[in-house]
Amino acid sequence: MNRIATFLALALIFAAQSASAQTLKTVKDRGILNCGSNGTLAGFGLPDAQGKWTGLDVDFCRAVAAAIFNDADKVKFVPLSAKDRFTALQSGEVDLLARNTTWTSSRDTSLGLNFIGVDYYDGQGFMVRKALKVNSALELNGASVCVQQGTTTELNLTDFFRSHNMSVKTVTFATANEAVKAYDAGRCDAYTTDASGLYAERLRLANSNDHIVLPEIISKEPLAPAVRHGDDQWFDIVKWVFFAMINAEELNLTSKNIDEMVKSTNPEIKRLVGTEGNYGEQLGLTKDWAVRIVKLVGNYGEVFDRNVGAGSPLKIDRGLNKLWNKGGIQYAPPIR
Ligand SMILES: N[C@@H](CCC(=O)N[C@@H](CS)C(=O)NCC(=O)O)C(=O)O
Repeated sequence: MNRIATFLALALIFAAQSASAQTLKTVKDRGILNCGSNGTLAGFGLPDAQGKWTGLDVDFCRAVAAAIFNDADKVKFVPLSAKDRFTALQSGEVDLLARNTTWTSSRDTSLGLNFIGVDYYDGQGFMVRKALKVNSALELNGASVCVQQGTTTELNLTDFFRSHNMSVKTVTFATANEAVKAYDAGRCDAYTTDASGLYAERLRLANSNDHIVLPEIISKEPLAPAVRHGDDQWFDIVKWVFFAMINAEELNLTSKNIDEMVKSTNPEIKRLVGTEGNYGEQLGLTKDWAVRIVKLVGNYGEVFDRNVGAGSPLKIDRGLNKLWNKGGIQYAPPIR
């Protein structure tokens, strides 16, 4: 009796696992990765007039496609609002959500998501008109603040004012576009969102030089791509694509030098590029999975630089997003 019960239990676990462990197969059969993206945020996810998408999150989706298909263009970007992004992932409309999304405990648990790692350490800030003559967020008592619904931003805003015994008039909007337009039209004293978003949105204002970003960062916003609960293999793949990009930067592997670096005798590089071990196969991918990522998309530093850093219009300092051995906190577990 006992043996039958054990057998049935194991069969059930196996059946559950194989039913959910389908994402890689689904993506391969479909021939394209469906990636939930931001469709309006410069630096993270934005199509141009020709329909060519750019952004840090967008490039991460491309890296996953590169690892699977050896083609970084095998991605369909699905633009998602702040409010709809989680249902799109839960329902299977997208295989992966990479849309400047803060990793929080409730999203990780009750929304059924698995966050794969922090691709941008951010924090919430405020922007005001210089004419307001305010130098600190602590001088915003009684201010009206434009903010977007369906974000972590709303709660942080009320927390900040409450904890400093200040009053605030929040004016909420469904999209960043509407919130920024309203702020630019003078409907609010301040606009608040993730600091990276402030840099991006400032470029869209009528006179960006008339505005300043205040020095206070009032929250932790670890932005992280996410997959659905229930498919460990897929979770592992997406997680290790990200770790490969960080490790590649640490080992000085770039899209420019990768063809040379595959000949390296350094054991750590050999494991990453697949000339030693079978780490790619262990993920359900090929030996050269990481070479594909670096060659077709780049390492983490290259992707940061061209989308949000010095090589981009946003010109955001690497700050916390520097590697751990360069004064930041970006750190990936080893491939071995
Ligand atoms: N990181 C925060 C905020 C994410 C968010 O949606 N930010 C806004 C402002 S930067 C945005 O991307 N809006 C784009 C849009 O509505 O099109 C979260 O995960 O809730």
